[in-house]
Amino acid sequence: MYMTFRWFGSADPVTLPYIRQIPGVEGIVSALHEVPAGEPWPKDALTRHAEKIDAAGFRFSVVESVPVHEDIKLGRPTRDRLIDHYCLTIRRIGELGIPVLCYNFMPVFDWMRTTLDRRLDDGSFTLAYDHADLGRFDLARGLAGLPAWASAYEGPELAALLAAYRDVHEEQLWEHLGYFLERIVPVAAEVGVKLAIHPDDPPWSIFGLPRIITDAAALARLVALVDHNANGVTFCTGSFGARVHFAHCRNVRVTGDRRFYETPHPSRFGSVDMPNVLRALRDVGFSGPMRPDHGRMIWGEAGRPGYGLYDRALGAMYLQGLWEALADEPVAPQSFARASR
Ligand SMILES: [Mn+2]
Repeated sequence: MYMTFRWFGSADPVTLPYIRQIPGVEGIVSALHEVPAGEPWPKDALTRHAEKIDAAGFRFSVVESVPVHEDIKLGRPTRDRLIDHYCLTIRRIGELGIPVLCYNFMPVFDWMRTTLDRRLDDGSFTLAYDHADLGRFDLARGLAGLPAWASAYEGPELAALLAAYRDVHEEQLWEHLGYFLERIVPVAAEVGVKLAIHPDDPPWSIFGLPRIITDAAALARLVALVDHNANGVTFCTGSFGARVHFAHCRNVRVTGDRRFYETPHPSRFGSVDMPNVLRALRDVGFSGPMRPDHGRMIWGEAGRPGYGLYDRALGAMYLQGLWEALADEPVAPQSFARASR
């Protein structure tokens, strides 16, 4: 494992020189957020982005994410041209020597919370989700007030997409994902890029839209769709270790059915057993990039929800502490089986 940190580019208030001062961070996770889904990423812009990261003393470890155009997920006839564009972007990522591409296959919305600023008892602010609260949002009236990540679609376009997905059920979404992977995995393999799908977040249907990358069985099905090492996953708590190409470590406290809020990274604050997560990764020989996932807003910091500097820096240190302690701990004989289950 080596530690990485997400950086949103020149507009990010968390700058590369700040990230440089977090001990042990070696790599940057980033993307060209200004390129619309479906367009190939311009070679010049990607090269300049990579040069900035390099000049700051980091490796460009992961592209997160290259968004997948909705027509690909919907299986529309236009998808072939859009998949060609995606392949071109993969080739450019490979040419720059960036080893991992993280993407997701969630219809319409990326990650979603129902609150972006829940106040915790210690005075910090965090992201939270309560399925019962989704009903408060009327998508027919647009996305006003909806704290979705990357709420890219507005008004009529959103309504048309939601209507189109009414005919796409889970099995069809799987077929469309398979069609996509059959075309992109050979290209990724050829240019040395490892594909790492991000699980759906939250891992259940929202607003009646299908979501399929929701549990361990789904990840097993995913890697079997195209059985090549280039076809892998982002993090999965030790399952299918050989195909984990990228790890996001985050803690949440589950407070009920489809209700949770995000907590500080150490295990005792949430519902995730972080030492065992890292032990499972260590036991399968994980040597790829890891990043602290979302952090709370602490010490008065204001900025991009989930992506402030301070709490993610604390997370990076906690995770490296656990990893360092694991280095001296023998690998238990049965642990590979446990981690691979
Ligand atoms: Mn994540």
